[in-house]
Amino acid sequence: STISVIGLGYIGLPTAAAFASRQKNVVGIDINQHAVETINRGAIHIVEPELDKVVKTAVEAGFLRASTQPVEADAYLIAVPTPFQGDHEPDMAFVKAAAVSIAPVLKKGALVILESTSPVGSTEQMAEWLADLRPDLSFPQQAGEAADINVAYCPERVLPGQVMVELIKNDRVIGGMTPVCSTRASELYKIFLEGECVITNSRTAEMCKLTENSFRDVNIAFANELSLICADQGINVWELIRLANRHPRVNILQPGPGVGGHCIAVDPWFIVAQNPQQARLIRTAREVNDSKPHWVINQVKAAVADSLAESGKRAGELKIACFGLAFKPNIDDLRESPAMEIAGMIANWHSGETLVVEPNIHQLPKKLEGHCQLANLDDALQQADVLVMLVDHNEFKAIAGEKIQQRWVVDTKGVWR
Ligand code: SAJ
Repeated sequence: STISVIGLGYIGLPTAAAFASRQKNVVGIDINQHAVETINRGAIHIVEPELDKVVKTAVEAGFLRASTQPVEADAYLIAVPTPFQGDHEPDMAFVKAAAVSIAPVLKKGALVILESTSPVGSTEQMAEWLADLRPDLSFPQQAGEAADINVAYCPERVLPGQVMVELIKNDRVIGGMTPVCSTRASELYKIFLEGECVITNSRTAEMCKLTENSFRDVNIAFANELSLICADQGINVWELIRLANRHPRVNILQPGPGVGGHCIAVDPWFIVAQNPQQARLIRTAREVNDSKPHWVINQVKAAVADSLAESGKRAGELKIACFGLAFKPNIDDLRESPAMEIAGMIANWHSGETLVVEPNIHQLPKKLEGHCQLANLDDALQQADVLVMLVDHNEFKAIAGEKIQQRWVVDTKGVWR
């Protein structure tokens, strides 16, 4: 039997590789020709620990191949991006394109699983698109348990950087359109899953994925709001949180420069878009986290003013060093990174030199090229008048206290205190 994974990105490729590593015949489909060629060579086009080895072994053993053309399969897993557009409205165009692409090759008895983070009702919508294109087949919305095609929503919940472990160990929510759909989807995931399959319906499963990331966003917003309040009150927010977390029922997350990545900063908007009246806290949390970079910039401006006043330098002579660009520690992923946004804003505003230290990359992203300079850690520490800590990479946490003394510091992660 054949499993086909549509979308070979951060979720689809690890999932395809996990099935293939259990000796299942897997065909991955992607519109990106470069990704397809790379995978067929046994290499990978994204960065994720351990993934390269698993893909290489699976491709060499003949269990995994990639293609730009849809194929006939017994099970389809759709793992394409669902970004937002305009005023934070979910954009389902890639899911629709995936459904349209598999419709012609869909055969009686196939299972179609949507994995992409999606608004409530998307799985039913996808089944409608398929039914419209294939009137010769029956779908769960009309035929229930007797349908020719089974359809389910099974969200991923893996943490970038630990995907190969979490993919296998985490419990999995399975939202079939009928109980038979759920059973079939569970059986499929059990091929590689060590965690449990927990069965529900598709709408609850869709909401569950959105809820998990909104929970984290709201809790980070709480920490970020505290950081603003504490700055005003002259209180060290990290000490405060450490102390409050000694309470047996309090567990506050960490403030930072803002919330990045392509999940936590996006998914809560899907709830807000569908429930604008009710989702007041969720919307506000998004706004609190999105506004944090602007607050950091004001802190930097104040530190620069203090540094100029103290040193008597002109603004053009002053050097600012930004520590970190990635969206979280110890990875090279710059997508939707608040640190990137802040470094860009500093460079645009500052008339002197802006240095950037990011040990996980070798070249500045296009957006920053010509505006900043990629510097090594020691040079930046020696040269800069103002230090801006943006990402708590291990390399930065290890910097000795005396190296940052007598400098103006804006520390968004509380590592240099
Ligand atoms: N962050 C803070 N303070 C914290 C924790 C995180 O500011 O205390 C920031 C990070 O620096 C980063 C952002 O939040 O900018 C998101 O990082 P993250 O590590 O919380 O999450 P992601 O985006 O890497 O992955 C999340 C995970 N969701 C949850 O933990 C609920 C992951 O399990 C999901 O699979 C993933 O989203 C996804 O694909 O939806």
